[in-house]
This record gives sequence, C-alpha cells and structure tokens, in this order.
Amino acid sequence: MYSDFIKGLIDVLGSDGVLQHPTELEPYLTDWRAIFKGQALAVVFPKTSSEVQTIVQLCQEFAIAIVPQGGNTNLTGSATPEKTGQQIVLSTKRMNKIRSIDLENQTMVVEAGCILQTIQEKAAQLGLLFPLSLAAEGSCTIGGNLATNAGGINVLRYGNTRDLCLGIEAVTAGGEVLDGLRGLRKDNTGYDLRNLIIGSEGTLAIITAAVIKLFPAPVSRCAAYIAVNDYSVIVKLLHALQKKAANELCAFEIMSKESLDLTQSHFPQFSHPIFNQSEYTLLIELAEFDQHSIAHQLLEDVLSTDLEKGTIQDVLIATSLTQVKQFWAIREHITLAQAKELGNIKFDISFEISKIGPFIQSTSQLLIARYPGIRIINFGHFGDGNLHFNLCPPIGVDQNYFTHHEESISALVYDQISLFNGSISAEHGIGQLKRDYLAKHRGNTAYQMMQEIKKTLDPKQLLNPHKVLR
Ligand code: FAD
Ligand code: 2HG
Ligand code: ZN
Repeated sequence: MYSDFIKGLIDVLGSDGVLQHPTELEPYLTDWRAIFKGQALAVVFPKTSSEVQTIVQLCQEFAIAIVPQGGNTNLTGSATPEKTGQQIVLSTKRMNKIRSIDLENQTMVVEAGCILQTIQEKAAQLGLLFPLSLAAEGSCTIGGNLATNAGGINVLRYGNTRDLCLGIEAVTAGGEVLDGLRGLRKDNTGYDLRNLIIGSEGTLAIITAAVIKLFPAPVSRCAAYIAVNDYSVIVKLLHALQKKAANELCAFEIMSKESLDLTQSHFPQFSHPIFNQSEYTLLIELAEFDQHSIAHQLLEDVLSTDLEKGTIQDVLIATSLTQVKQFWAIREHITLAQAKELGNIKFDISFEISKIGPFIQSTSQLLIARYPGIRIINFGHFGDGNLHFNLCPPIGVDQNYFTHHEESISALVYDQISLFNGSISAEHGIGQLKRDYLAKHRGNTAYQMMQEIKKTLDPKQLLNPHKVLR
C-alpha cells in the first residue's frame, strides 16, 4: 500500500520532490532544540498550491497524515512528525516565490515558503518595511510565522503576524483551495477563516500563500541600552517613552543580568560593561520617520533626569545603524547561548504589564527555594507583556536534572501563571510541548470548541494530528 502511495507522490512531484532515504529525512524529523524526534514515510516538496492540493487528496485516499513544515525553527515540536513512521512531512521550501507587489495598496503576495528575511529585504529594496522581526528570520518562513502567529521584537508598534496579514490562500484537509488572497483592510463577511487558520499550527489547513502588509520604512533607527536595578522603574520608563515617542517606539526588550551573563560566557564577542552594572538591561528601539526626527534627543530628555536621580544606572545610545545592529546581537544570541547548556526549560508567557513584576518576584522565590541553584534566564518582549522565563539547571548537577524535575517545575510555574492570570504561550504556540496543559489553561468550554472546530474541518485527522489538541 505504501509503495502505491509513494509512487503517487513521485508522479506528482518527480523523484527529486520526494525524499525517502533515512539520512536525507533526518533534519526534518527533529525540532530545532532536538527535544522531539519522529519518523516519516517521506518528506515532500511541492512547488505550487495545486501540487499541495493533489498531495492532500492523495493522503486522504491512503489515510496518511501530513505534517506541514517551513523553516523548522519552532520551539514547541509543532513541525515534527510522530514516531509512527506513517506520516509525511510537507516542506514548503520550494514554494518561495514573491507572486506580486501592489505598491498602491502597500501589499505583497508571498508564497508560504518564502524566508522571512527575503521578504524583509524585498520590502527594503522598495523603500518599504515588513516589520516582523525575530532571531530566526534567516531561516523561518512566512507560512510558519503565520501558522504560529509569531511575535518577535516589533509587536509593540506593529502587532503580531496576524496583524500583518490581509489574506491567505490555503489547502483544506478536504483537499479544497480556500482562495482568500485579497488585500482588503475591511471585510466583515461572516466568520473570519483567515484568523482561524493563522495560529492553528498546521492543524486546520496548509497555508500556501498570503497577502502581507507593507509599511513606510523609517528613515533611521535609534536604539539604547538602559541599565536598571529597580524593577518598578521599568514600567515607568515604558509609559514615559510611549507618551513622548508614541508610534516611534518599536521595541522595548528586557534582559536580566543572569541571561546576559550566560550569553556573554558563550559569546564573549558581544560582551559590554553596561551589562554588568545592574539587575536588568533594557534594549529599546525608536524608528525615526522624519528627516528632522528628534528620537535621539527625546531619548536623552526622557532618560537624563532618571540618570541624574539615580533611578536608572546607566544609558548607552547607539550612534549609527551599524551600532544599532550590534546592540541587537546579544539579545539575538540568548536563545543560542541557552541551547549550549545541559538542558533548558522554556516558559514563553505573557501577563498584563501590571502583573509581570509580582510574577517574577514570587515565582523566582519559589523556584530558588525548591530547586537551589536553578538559573532563571529571564528576558523578553517586556513592552507587550511577553516574558521568556526560561530555566537552566544548577551548575554542576548531573545531566538528568531536568528529566527528574521538569514535571514538578512546570507544575509550579504553570500554577503561578494561572495565579497571575497570564498565558502559557505568548508567541511560540502549543505544538507538542504544551499540549497537555492547554485544556486546563483555556478551560472546558474553550477547549471543547477547539475540538469541535478540528473535528469539523479535519474529520480524518489528516493535518498535523495530536499537535495543539490531545
Ligand atoms: P516551522 O517550525 O516549520 O513550523 C511551525 C508550525 O507551523 C508547525 O506547526 C508547522 O506544522 C506549521 N506550519 C509551517 N508552515 C506551514 C504552512 N505553510 N501551513 C500550515 N502550517 C504550517 N517565535 C516568535 O514568535 N518570536 C520570536 O522572537 C522568536 N524567536 C526565535 C528565535 C530563535 C533563535 C528560534 C530558533 C525560534 C524563534 N521563534 C520565535 C520561533 C519560530 O521561529 C517561529 O515560531 C517561526 O514563526 C516558525 O517558522 P518556521 O517557518 O520555522 O515554522
Ligand atoms: C526570542 O524572543 C525568541 O528571542 C526565543 O522568542 C525565546 O529562547 C527563547 O525562549
Ligand atoms: Zn520572543
């Protein structure tokens, strides 16, 4: 039976569009952190939406499940097939064309496999901006960004991926093409299917293309490091900057001293004395849209009084675009530094801004009391309430430390998230990693509604089964 199925795939895609050899399959069978491992009958590489449609129809006929995969940079095991070996991975790598650009509408139609950085560069060539930005931008795809509703560093100003997309084209589990490639900014015509599919992690449809929004490019960028000891000052600074800089404030990131110490130890080339001066270093960025913009001056005005009063410990303002980019390097390497440690647990969580401080304080105390020496690698997108409250094992413990403790640590942190009314996944999604916590987190009614949606749109469980929902 499988040989007929594989033959069918090769008939559609040619033999170079269907990988079967175990060594060729290997990179597609594990996630970026190498936590989840699966098996697959094959990895397939369609080039067009109609090829995707034919593959889905073939999978229906043979009852083979499909795991969509873009750049495979997700942090939740969402694009890794199960261990059964009876699924296929559908890679969008070859669906990487920019189909069209509408300068008057400020939109671009891109195929799902377009690399995010390629889209950013194309927009820049046009003198425009596609503002989605994250450290994996050199390898993640717009299809994966949409399927996870990725966040990144500019959410404060431009919103999540969902907010950057006006229309999608997708292939349903029934093998139909949902043609929603329209760049309309207003369209209240029944249920919002685009927004249902965005963020559904490949479980409801395979996204094949999207209409994305472009924005005026800033004429320049201004970034600053701010060293702060007193947590309460951080919220005040955010408000002061939002009031003065309004839409120019694009990023407001927080990095704890422990996260910076770890990153400097693995990547000493990004060390800077300012990181050693305080409990937190903020990295903020303002975009300047006017030649005569005063972002630099504005930053100095807002920060100089705090500096004089001693409420902030130090400030460093980047003076060139090269320096702005250098400022971001350490922030972009925190995840890579943590990957070099013996295990890590990630909590990608969000809170109302007012609850972030109390959560950090109370949860850190509980963790340190119960797991002496545990390292809290706390950083993230403070401006939009998203913390990456990650953990590394205490120095010197044996390598199975987290195997023994992950469950109890997760229970503790998830209880705390619930106590402070936060979310267990701000931007990375659910995948396999958080699947077993979703029902409790969202409650019975929401969970059942999600199950009903899945059953209706994918009754045969063909699309990324057992991800997101149990
Ligand atoms: P994949 O990992 O291939 O897939 C992710 C999910 O989308 C899977 O469920 C998959 O089945 C589904 N999928 C992929 N393509 C399609 C499609 N065409 N149709 C339907 N479903 C599809 N995330 C953030 O939100 N913010 C960050 O700041 C951020 N920073 C990161 C930094 C690093 C160093 C790394 C490694 C990851 C980071 N991520 C971040 C996570 C990840 O990069 C994003 O989630 C990204 O959007 C995933 O895109 P991808 O193409 O790699 O998707
Ligand atoms: C980031 O903001 C990413 O850099 C990754 O979302 C966070 O490593 C992480 O947990
Ligand atoms: Zn993030």
